[in-house]
Amino acid sequence: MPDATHVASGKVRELYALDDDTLLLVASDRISTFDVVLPTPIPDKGRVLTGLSAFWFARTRDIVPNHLLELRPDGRSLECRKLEMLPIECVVRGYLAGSGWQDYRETGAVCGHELPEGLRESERLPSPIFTPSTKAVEGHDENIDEEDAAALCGEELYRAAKEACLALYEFGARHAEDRGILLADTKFELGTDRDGTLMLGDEALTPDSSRFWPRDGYAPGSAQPSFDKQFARDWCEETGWDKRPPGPELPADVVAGTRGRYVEAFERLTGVPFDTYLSDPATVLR
Ligand code: Q0Z
Repeated sequence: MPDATHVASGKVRELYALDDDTLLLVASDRISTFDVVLPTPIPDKGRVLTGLSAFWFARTRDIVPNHLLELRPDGRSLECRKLEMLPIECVVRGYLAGSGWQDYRETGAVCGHELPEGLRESERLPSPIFTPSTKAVEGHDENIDEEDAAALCGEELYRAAKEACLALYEFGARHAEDRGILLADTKFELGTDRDGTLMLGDEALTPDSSRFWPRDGYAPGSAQPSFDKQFARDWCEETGWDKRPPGPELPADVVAGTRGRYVEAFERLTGVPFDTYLSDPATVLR
């Protein structure tokens, strides 16, 4: 294998090129809250996210093929096929949260989907909606309507992407809900391979690309706690931090509590004990 060439950094992940057609996606243990990366890592967080992504890729290949080529033995790195990515973020929402809730409150609609009146924050939608957004280089993605998204992707690819994403969401939300986790919304990134085949790329159905809520205690009418990050968020709020970088260092008990929640999400969703994953990552693929 030739050396990996670093090609991009995300807030908590790194991307390398292995050859002309192959990328290496490496998930770090960094955590971001309120859009700021904290100075304290959460041990194994990158492994939790990579293992979950690989688990979903293995189980959704029949819905839409994906870029996964190999899960590396370190448990945090995925070798993947290089795709030509669509110029939109493919968001699916089953519940009203974040920018979906904001847009609904202001206009009664989200990305052109007119919704019933009187919905509350975090309420389950009558049926999941596809709410594409632009890819902002810096700052926040902007929700766009179907017509604009289709113009950016081309009509045919747009329709196929929307259909695939709704099916992926339905699969993931059903699987998660049966295991005590609500999948409020999630962001997919799709692309095409050299043959023009539509494929799922990036990470999928992880806590960093989705809102995971505990099913127990779910109560629409206000914001819901995050299944994974709530410990860290609550602690950050309590310090009185102004949410501008740099973020505060997390104390050991907050790190341990947060790690425990990530591991719990992993174990509930995959059915694989996390120790088993650490000794043999490929377990999640079988
Ligand atoms: C993903 C990202 C970063 C991690 C590009 N299979 C693919 N083909 C082409 N491009 C990508 C992928 Cl996954 C791709 N990203 C997002 C950036 C670290 C992920 F710096 N960017």
